[in-house]
Parts: sequence; structure tokens; C-alpha cells
Amino acid sequence: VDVAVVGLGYIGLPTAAVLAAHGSRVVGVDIDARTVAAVNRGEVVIVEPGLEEAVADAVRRGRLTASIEMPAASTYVVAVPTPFREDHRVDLRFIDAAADAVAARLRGGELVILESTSPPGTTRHLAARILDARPDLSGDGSSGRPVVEFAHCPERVLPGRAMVELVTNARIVGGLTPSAGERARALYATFCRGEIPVTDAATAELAKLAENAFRDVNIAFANELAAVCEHVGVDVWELIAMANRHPRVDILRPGPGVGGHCIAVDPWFIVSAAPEQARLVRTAREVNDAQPGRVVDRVVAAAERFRAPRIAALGLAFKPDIDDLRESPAREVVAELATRLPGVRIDVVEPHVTALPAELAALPDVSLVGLAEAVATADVVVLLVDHAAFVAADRTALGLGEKVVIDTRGAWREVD
Ligand code: SAJ
Repeated sequence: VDVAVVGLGYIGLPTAAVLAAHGSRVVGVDIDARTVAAVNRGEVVIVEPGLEEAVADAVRRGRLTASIEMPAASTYVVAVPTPFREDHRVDLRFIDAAADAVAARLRGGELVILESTSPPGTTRHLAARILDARPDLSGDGSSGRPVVEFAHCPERVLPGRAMVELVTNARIVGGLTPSAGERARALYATFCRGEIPVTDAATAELAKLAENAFRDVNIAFANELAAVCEHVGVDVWELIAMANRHPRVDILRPGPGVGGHCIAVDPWFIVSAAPEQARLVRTAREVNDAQPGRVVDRVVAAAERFRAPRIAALGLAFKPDIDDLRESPAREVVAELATRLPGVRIDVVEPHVTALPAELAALPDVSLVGLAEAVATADVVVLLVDHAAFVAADRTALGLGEKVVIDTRGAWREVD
């Protein structure tokens, strides 16, 4: 096997399929038997445009298989989750489990690449864990075997565009040694048409975190402007449209908060690495995390104008036109509304799913309904996700003119 890709999730599986399409013989490794079985049938259990076709093709051509067992391979690409714990520090348990499984298969001379987004020092940690288990491969050459090398190559693809961005985005490669960096660059160059500059591992780790923190800080700025505008009575969308006419200003869009598993997580790794220094990054996280609560306050204030209010909440996904509800601020808004307004009916509209997530399904007054029905019976309509279906909806036919509308995404602009 040329490459073992460890972790067949949103990053690992697309990477395995693209490597297989560009000349590598790939084994994908996952602890979930269902995922492994699906991939071996040429099927996928996650939604990502173009992924299923790529996996089916690679499996049919015999270039990609999946396994629960770690194989012997010349290169290992580790793409397992790096969640954070309550204290906002990284939880390395999946990295450590992958390291232990890889260590047991090494024969000498392999390249181990960490793709998971990680705090500075994690590539070094991975290397130390593997070499502690395998002192025979740790570099003084006394065993006579070639040393194992390590690099970090953080993933950077946008969910929903992964198959395109894997090929077109630039990649950063950080080697623990220059030769590890060069070897990793050669692997990514088989499929990546973007630039692939090589740096050291800690710089690559921090660069990836900086990219997502940059976005988080800029979204926090937009969210803060929305609060300022509300306070002084200015339409934030009009304000942003005006300010962005400046050639060096590009304000992002305010919303009900920052969701997903990257932008709301990665900045904390910067904060925990340098708590005294990362003041702006921490504040941005706090501003964005407070957004769902601000939306709830506005909806509660609007609902209090009615004797027996009924609320329509449009969208549950963490961003438009996807079915991914994980870490979604919209979900938080609906759950919090149900707590703050006991007995008030909340009709949720989410065209990309067929059932409510468990914690909302368990609430007696919350149900999943169609757009027209939800709006027709609502007093207050809160738009939480700018799905194309909502943006394009005929607002007159829906009767939105007679409702109190809270448009958190500026999809329709405020009409209340
Ligand atoms: N959001 C706003 N206002 C905006 C833009 C986004 O409120 O103007 C919200 C979205 O609604 C969503 C959240 O931010 O809830 C994040 O969405 P996103 O589309 O900005 O990013 P992700 O989390 O899907 O993917 C990011 C990307 N990083 C950057 O753009 C710097 C992607 O390239 C990374 O690979 C990915 O994180 C990752 O895996 O780290």
C-alpha cells in the first residue's frame, strides 16, 4: 500500500478518493465498521458533492479499499477529529489512538503526515508518541533501519466544496525535518494544482489556526456592528453595503452565530497556546458565541407583543444549502426559545432534513413543518439560515408582510 489514510470522515475520505484517483494505492482506515463496509461497497455515509462518485470509481478500479485494521504503508495520512474539551484545550485521544496503531505497523522509512487541525506542537507530540513506542526507528541509525519522518499538512477545504478545493486550493506543508516536508509536498503534488510551500511543522499548525481565527474575528466584527446598529437605529445591511464600497474594506455578514466544527473551535487552540497574548481572538469567540442568545432576546421581545404567539424558525443547518446540523447556532436558538417561551408553538422549517435532531424532537411544542404552513400560522418569523429556498421564496405569496420578521442573515432585509 502506498498510502494509509487514517480517519474516513469529512476530510479523510475525500483525501483518500483524490489520492486514489491520482496514482496512489490507498487503504482508508476507520474505527467505524459501518463506514468501512460502505466504502468497500463504493458508498459513502456523509453528504459531500462529488464524493460518492469519486469513492465508487476508486473502489471499482481497485485503487481504494477500507479497513478497520491499520495496514503497513509507505505513507500515513492522519485525518482524525481534534475536538476540544470543556476547558477549551485540545482532546488528543483520537490522535493518540491513531499514533499507537500506526506505530505497531512501522518497518522504517515511512512518512507520517498529520492533517487534523491541531494546536502548535501536536506534530511533535505525534512523532514523540510513535517513536517512544518504536525506539528502534528513532533516528540515530543504530538499528540500521531508515528513520520514520513526520510532517503536518493541515486540511483547508470548505465543506460542500471539498472535492473541488482539495485540488485547487494551495496547501501548506510543515515538516519536522526539511526532508519530511519535501516528501509530503511530493505526495500532495500528485493531485493538488495549487501552490505547496514548505515550512516547519509549528508554523503550519499555527497558520491553519490563524486562517480560521481570521474569519472568526471578522465575523465577530460584523456581529458587533449589527449590535451597534440596533442600538443606534441603523440598518446593518445598508451600513455594510455602504462601507464595503471602500476599496480596502470587506466586512463579512452578521448572523445568528458561528457554527460548524472548525471556525468555532480552532481559535480556542490559539487562546490555549498563548492565553495572555490572544486577547482579540478570545473576545471574537465570546462575541460569536453570544449571538444565538441575542437572537433569542429579539424573538422573545417580539413574541411578547402577542397573547398566544406562534413562531416560525427557518433553517437549522450551520450554513446555507447543506444538511449539516452539527454545532449549529440555529439549533441553539430554537432550543433556547423553547426554554424561554414554554407552551409557545415553534414550527421549524429545514428543507434539508426529514426529522428534527433528538434534543428538539423531544420538545412538545417544536415540530418540523413546510415553509408555507409555518409562515401562514406564525406571528413571528425568524430566519436563521439563508438557504436558497428561503431567499428565493415568494414573500408576498407567503404573506410575510403581515408578520413580525427577524431576518438574522439579511436574506430578505428587515421588514419589521
Ligand atoms: N458565517 C457568518 N458570516 C459570514 C461567513 C460565515 O456568520 O460572513 C458563519 C456561517 O454561517 C457558519 C460559520 O460562519 O455558521 C462558518 O462557515 P464558513 O463557511 O465560513 O466556514 P466552514 O466552517 O464551513 O469552513 C472553514 C473554512 N475556513 C476558512 O474559510 C478560513 C474552510 O476553508 C476550512 O477548511 C474549514 O473551516 C476547516 O475545516 O477548518
